[in-house]
Amino acid sequence: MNTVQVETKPFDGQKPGTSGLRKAVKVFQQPNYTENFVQAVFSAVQPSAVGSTVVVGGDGRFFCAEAVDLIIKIAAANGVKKLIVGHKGILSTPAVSCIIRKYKATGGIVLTASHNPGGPNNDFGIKYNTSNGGPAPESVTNAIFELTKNITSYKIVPNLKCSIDYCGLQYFKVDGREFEVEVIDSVVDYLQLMKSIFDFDIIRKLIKGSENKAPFNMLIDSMNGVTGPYVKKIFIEELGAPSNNAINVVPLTDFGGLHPDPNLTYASTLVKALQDGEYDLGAAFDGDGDRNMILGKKAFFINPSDSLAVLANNLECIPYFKTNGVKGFARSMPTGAAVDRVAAKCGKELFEVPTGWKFFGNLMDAGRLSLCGEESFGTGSDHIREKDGIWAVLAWLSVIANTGQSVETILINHWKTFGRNFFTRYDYENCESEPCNQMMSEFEKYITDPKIKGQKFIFGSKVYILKQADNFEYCDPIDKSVTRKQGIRVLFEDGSRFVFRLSGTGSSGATIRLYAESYEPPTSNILEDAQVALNPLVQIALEISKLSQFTGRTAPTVIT
Ligand code: VG1
Ligand code: CO
Repeated sequence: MNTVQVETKPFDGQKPGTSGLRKAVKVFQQPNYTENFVQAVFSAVQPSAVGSTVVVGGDGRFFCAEAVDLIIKIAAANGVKKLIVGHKGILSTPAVSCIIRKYKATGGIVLTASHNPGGPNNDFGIKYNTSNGGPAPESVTNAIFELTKNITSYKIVPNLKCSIDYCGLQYFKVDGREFEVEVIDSVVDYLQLMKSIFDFDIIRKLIKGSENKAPFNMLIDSMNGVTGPYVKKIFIEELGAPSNNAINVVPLTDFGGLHPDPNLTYASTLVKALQDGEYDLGAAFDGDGDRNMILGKKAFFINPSDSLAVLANNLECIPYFKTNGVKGFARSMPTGAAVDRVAAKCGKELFEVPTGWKFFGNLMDAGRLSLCGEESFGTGSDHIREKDGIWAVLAWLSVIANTGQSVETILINHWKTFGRNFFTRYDYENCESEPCNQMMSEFEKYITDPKIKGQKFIFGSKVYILKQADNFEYCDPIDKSVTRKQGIRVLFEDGSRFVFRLSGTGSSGATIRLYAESYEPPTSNILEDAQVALNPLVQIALEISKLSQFTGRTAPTVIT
């Protein structure tokens, strides 16, 4: 078989966002669109692409199969020595990270648009991960983008026929060179990693119950995304939960019409099922399996920022951390600062990074970070370099098994010790881009004007005094790279704050995110409804940003 060079022309807008290139399926289906981007990926990682091993897999959404086929043919043409491909193209994002690390691959290509809906009329995505198993840093994604702007041809082996329907090794001769494709079971390596991190026996006992303890009843919703096979294997087969404890466990190309984003709005089936009090814990994941939502009895909601803090405070319940010790903690800037209090108590370093998992990787590689999370339902540790939904549920089950307490009691006790960081996020999805950009730039000008420092903002009986406002900028402590304009922060004297940012994962239009946070000490009303507690702050944010005027929206699409 031989390589063919195909002429092509650049496409606009192939710039990877917060987490890879995400566009409508129809955009990827244009002749040469996907080919161009994949070629740019291999060109950007040259010369390491030649003779390299690359992992390929995705969440099984519509167009995954076609994309895997193209990647195999383009990889072969670009001198890649070996591809490790998930069975039928299925690998969760955390599994890709695990496999890159385990087999010391050069990198990996993840085919997913994560929490965006799938199907012929929805979204697809391609993301490149580097040899540490994490999303490529901006230096690499920028290089890929630059190459897409000037591409004139790509290399492909059009006659290469490779089946990914069965596991095993396949050898090919391409331009006289050996090219190898190994199709692997989607779950085995990941399961082995989880077994090395957690005490499965303790979790098994919790689920089974004993003479004086009722079985622990869970409901796990894979939302027809990639986690189905992992959930079945780990929670049902290995940990012994009854099979009706897991729902939507067959990955579907269109997620069965669901919006596979584990939050209170889109995971409403799970929320409703939990409300009647039959289950002790509910969990849902997104399309590619890196996000998680945890609910307690009667759908008691665990805010992701609190989830991170609770886990940080209970890491001794997990064998992995007992063995490896606990280095620092980290969160993305908009994430609630509950974990900061745990870090202060334990005397650990705490890092505040821009939104997106790629910013945690350097800290982990440098041995300074063990546990981190984002308010967007992302939790994870340095066991891999992606956030990890199933890992988060296993971590919670470990804490529950070791403390003997319910989800709700664990969280309420946490607030009673540390106080509570009230947190909420409002999303205004699919707005027109131009007015949003204008709103952001006018608001930045207004709020960062030195003259308004110290100004009072009043809503009802609440008074907030402006302490500082800026557009968040991050200097990576390890490689000193600087990332600018990561969200407009407005900080008040009493520690309350709100943040505005534009989403970087949408495939069209703009999504505005408003994050609000305030702190109450243990002695005050820690059980108040977060929406009530934060309403004054949210109203002030909406008023001074003129969000309604710019976007025409009077209510958010999703509230977390
Ligand atoms: C969102 C979240 C961010 C997360 C990113 C990728 O980005 O806010 O915290 O890291 O999605 O998650 P944005 O730019 O839309 O706010 V995933 O599960 O979509 O890979
Ligand atoms: Co995801």
